[in-house]
Amino acid sequence: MKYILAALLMVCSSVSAESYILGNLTIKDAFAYPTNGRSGAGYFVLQNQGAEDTLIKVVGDYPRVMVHESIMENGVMTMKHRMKVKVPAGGVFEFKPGAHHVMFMGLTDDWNVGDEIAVTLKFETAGPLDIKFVVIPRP
Ligand SMILES: [Cu+2]
Repeated sequence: MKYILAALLMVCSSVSAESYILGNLTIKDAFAYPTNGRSGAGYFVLQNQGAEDTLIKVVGDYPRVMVHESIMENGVMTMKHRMKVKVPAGGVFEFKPGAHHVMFMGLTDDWNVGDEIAVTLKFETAGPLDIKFVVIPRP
């Protein structure tokens, strides 16, 4: 019994249970890692059951919030600012470490495990969607 509980706790703390639905869009597993500096990043899985849409903005009560894409350039990992991100029709789009992410800069408070980082995703067609990144331990 103890082991089952421990396993359940591990599952619950590694994945955010909450899903967010807006029209044909579903956001799942919105998470971030703890920070102890001035920047942080948020990730999520975006399912699109409908036509192509575009993520045009991310806003939140933080000094600077934007969408970045990490890409490998000449063997060096760099981050590019993306003004817009196309969400393909009928597919899954993953914001994940080493790829697209919501970037936070100029942070003044550390993010700790269990914290919730609230932002609003603005889609061109679907409109605004409020989500929360749950801060989980680094793997
Ligand atoms: Cu970044």
